[in-house]
Amino acid sequence: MTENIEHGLSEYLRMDRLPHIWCEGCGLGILLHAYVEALRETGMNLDKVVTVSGIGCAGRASGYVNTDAFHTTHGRALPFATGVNLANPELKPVVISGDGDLFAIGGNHLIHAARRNINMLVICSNNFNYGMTGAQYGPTTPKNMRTPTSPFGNMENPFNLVSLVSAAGATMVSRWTVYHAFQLKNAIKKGLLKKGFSFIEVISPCTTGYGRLNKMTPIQMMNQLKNNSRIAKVHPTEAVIEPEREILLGNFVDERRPTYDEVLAELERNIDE
Ligand SMILES: Cc1ncc(C[n+]2csc(CCOP(=O)(O)OP(=O)(O)O)c2C)c(N)n1
Ligand code: SF4
Ligand SMILES: [Mg+2]
Repeated sequence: MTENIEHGLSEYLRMDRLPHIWCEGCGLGILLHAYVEALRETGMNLDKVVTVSGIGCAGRASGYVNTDAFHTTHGRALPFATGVNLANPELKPVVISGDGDLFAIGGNHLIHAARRNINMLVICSNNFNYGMTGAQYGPTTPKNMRTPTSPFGNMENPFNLVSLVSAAGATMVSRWTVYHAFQLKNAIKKGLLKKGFSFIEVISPCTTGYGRLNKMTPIQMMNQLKNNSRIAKVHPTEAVIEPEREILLGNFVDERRPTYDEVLAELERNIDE
């Protein structure tokens, strides 16, 4: 007789939505696990957390978490998350979305949310491509990598996400990989408790599209994250991602500045006096 064993994190997951849609070997399951584990370990009141996603494989995460959630249109997670926080500053929006969603179609929203220091945590799954639509190249694809839209190798320069977001004004900036699940969970815990615009880049293998086209097996992709990365205390501008170069990881920025909702509340108090 098979026993009905309850999932250890079922309180934090929408069990009726599982199994998830992600491919075997995809890093997104580890990312989601790190997030719900961080929710559990911080003891966050789930009624005060709103998970927001755009469109893409990473964007499916919001549907699996047992918080209030918005699965928004492509690139528009940050305007929704900003609205959530301004309508009720007690709510903590957590955006989980892809590199394409956040830095291509949604890139403008991202730099302005960071500039305004909106109190939210953004977790970006960087798999270096548009996974859901067939692995096309995007603004994070490293030079020379092959995709269906760069069959001879990508000729464009990618963004350095941690540098871009730091320059735009983010008050917490980190980069980890799904191999570094423990450090990733700790960074998410920190971001959940942090007041200010916080950003975590999570390097995550897209095995089906990007990996297959660049002749890497899922195991090779995970080994690459393990063997080709180093925790470093460097300025974010130095943490460039290039083929044949180590991926630099760590917590790059941790500052405290007044958030948008704090400045707004102060302004309202001054007007009332
Ligand atoms: C306005 C609009 N343009 C294009 C698309 C098609 N589209 C869906 S997901 C996606 C890219 C997703 O890439 P990314 O954010 O990196 O997520 P991933 O699938 O890699 O996790 C695109 C272009 C769309 N849904 N809406
Ligand atoms: S296409 Fe890539 S990113 Fe999407 S679920 Fe599959 S492996 Fe993951
Ligand atoms: Mg992507």
